[in-house]
This record gives sequence, C-alpha cells and structure tokens, in this order.
Amino acid sequence: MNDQVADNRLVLYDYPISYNCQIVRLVLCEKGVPGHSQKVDIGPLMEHLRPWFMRINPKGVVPVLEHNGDVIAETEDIIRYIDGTLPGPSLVPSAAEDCAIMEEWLRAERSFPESDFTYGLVEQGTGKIVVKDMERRKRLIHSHMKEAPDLAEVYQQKLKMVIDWQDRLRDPEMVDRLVGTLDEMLDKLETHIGGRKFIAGPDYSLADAAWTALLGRLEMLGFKRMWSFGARPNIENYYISMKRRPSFLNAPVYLKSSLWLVIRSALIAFWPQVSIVVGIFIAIIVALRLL
Ligand SMILES: N[C@@H](CCC(=O)N[C@@H](CS)C(=O)NCC(=O)O)C(=O)O
Repeated sequence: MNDQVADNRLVLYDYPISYNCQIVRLVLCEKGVPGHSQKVDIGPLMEHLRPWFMRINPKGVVPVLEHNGDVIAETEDIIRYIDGTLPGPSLVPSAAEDCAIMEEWLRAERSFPESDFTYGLVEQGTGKIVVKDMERRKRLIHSHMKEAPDLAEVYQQKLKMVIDWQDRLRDPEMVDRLVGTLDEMLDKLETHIGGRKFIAGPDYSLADAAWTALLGRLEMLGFKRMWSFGARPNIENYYISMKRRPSFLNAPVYLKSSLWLVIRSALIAFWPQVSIVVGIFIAIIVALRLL
C-alpha cells in the first residue's frame, strides 16, 4: 500500500512487519485501493497498548481499518469488508464451488497460530527476550490502566490475553508441534496447488493473499526449506508466481525482520535509559580529555 496516497476515508492502523497487516495490505494492493497507513508500533514501543489505540480496538492488536467512520478489526473481517465494499476486482470467486475452496483454505490459514509460532521461535533463538517482552507488556498494561481508569475492563481482558499467550509460550513442545502442523498443511497445499495458478478458481482470491503472507512469514523465519530445492515443487512454483505479482512488492511482504525498525522503536521506548548511558559515556570522554 502506498502510504503517500493520503485518502482520509480509508486508514489502516498498520505495522510494517506485522503478519496480519501484510495480508490486509496485499488485499488492498490487489484491489488497487489507495489508503493511508497509520503506523502503530507493536515493537518495543508498544503503542498498541496505549489508551488512544485501545479505544479504537479494545483487543489492542493491529490491523484495524477505518473507513468512512466504520471501524473494522480482525483481519478476516477486514479483508472481506475491503473486498465487498471497495472498488477493484472481486477477490471472492463467483462460482460456488470455487468459493467453497477459497473458504476452506482461508480457514486453514486462519487456524494457524502464527504469533505463537513466531514468538516461540524468537524465544528459542534468543533466550529471555520474549519473557522480558511479556513482562513489560504486563507492566505497561497496569500503568495505562491507571492513566485511563475508564478502560479498566478492556485492559483486564488484554492482561488475560497476554497471560494466556505467555502460558502457551512456556510449553517447550509448542514450536515442534506447530512445525508438524505446518508439514501437514503444506502437504495438502502441495497436492492441491499442482496444475493450478491460484488456490481457488481462475483468479487471485483472498486465500492467495493469506497463503502468500504465510509462505512469506515462513521464509522470514528460515523455513523456506519446507518447499524449496524440490521439497514441495508445486508450492515453490506457486510462491514464485505470487512473489512476481506487483502486490508482493508494493504491500510490501517482508522476508527479513527489519532490524532498523526494532532498534528505532527500542531507542524511543527506552530513551531515558539510553540518554543516561550516552550521558555517562560523554562524561567519561570529557573527563579523560581533561586529565
Ligand atoms: N485475531 C487478530 C489477531 C491480530 C494480531 O495478532 N495482530 C498482531 C500483529 S500480526 C498484534 O497486533 N500483536 C500485538 C500484541 O498482540 O500485543 C486478527 O486476525 O486480526
């Protein structure tokens, strides 16, 4: 989505590397709908937990779409809304049989707990970063709750979501189990996509946007081997053709985590600590020069 094209009627509360935001952006690009992307930093800055955003989406997650005063949350509801309401090619097949296929594949992608998988992998790779991240979320929720007592109930719900998420991430088998689930899902896709250009019917559909984002996320997480080098050649061909579509580049779908995005967010989030460290560093340099 071109965030330079400001159209006041369509605002996507968005974060560049968010998986679900990428699905919405792919759909907007395929429809050819210009909109304005308003960044909500879900990185270390955690803007999505701030009262102004919790008032827009009490679940405290992106994406959220605002269109002509309507506020739509939940990725699946957003993409169906965009397809049904906005101009551009229809991304739901017209034939009932193809439509049923699209629904089945969209359901399969939606049932995969992408955030558990991503955070579980990050935790395996980094040790304690996710644990600290979850503890910080809880602290921020408590402090925002004091700032905005009218949102106490909303924040209590969010706190419960974070605690449940943390419990799921504590399960040491979770990531392995999800790799097994992915294996089964990709086996099915490999059989289904052979000889087809798109997942459902003769044209690009909402299922293609969802699966393109899932394959992109798997590539980002280092799981491209699940289909590349002949492992699942039909998926490989399908993914290559999805990557060649302008929407892939324009959305854009991220294939690498943006280190700069995370560093920038961390610098802003932790600026008091950062400025103390920089201050001490400057004081040491000055003292050394004076000696
Ligand atoms: N059920 C929601 C899930 C959205 C979601 O998990 N969004 C992630 C980014 S992809 C998020 O905002 N995470 C921040 C958090 O949970 O604290 C949907 O389908 O839109």
